[in-house]
Amino acid sequence: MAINFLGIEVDKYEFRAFLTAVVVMTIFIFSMLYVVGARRSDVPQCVNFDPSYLKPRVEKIDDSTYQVFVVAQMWGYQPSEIRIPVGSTVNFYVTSKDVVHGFMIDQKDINMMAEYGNITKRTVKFKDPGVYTITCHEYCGVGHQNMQGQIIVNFPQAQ
Ligand SMILES: [Cu+2]
Repeated sequence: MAINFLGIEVDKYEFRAFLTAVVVMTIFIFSMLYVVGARRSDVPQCVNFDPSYLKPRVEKIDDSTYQVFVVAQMWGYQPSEIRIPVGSTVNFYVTSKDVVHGFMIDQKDINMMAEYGNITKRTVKFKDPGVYTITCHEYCGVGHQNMQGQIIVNFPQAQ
């Protein structure tokens, strides 16, 4: 059976499939707007490459804001241990010295790629004290399974 839709003859089941697709896409778009707007979730940003990002370091901007420049390489992270006080907001700038690595922080929704020639930025707030493990989740060679780092939030004592 055909339905006349905007002057076009459309099969009843085709029209239902079309309507379902429109409804699902509308739900997707509104849920993305909700996550970005209401939940203030940030998405990874690409920053223009500059060789200064290849110098691993932790920089204090103010009492609760830090910048961490992470360099991933076979098979570890530099700095391998990051110490920050509880309640800090940290801007991570992640890059790689060699192959593609991953940068995933346990208990946080952080899942970034570390690629040579690219800088990926994410901002994370650490409200709870503890030890957060950084894991490489991109297979990067024979030492991949041992590639880890740590973020120590006020434990045992942040400097
Ligand atoms: Cu790896």
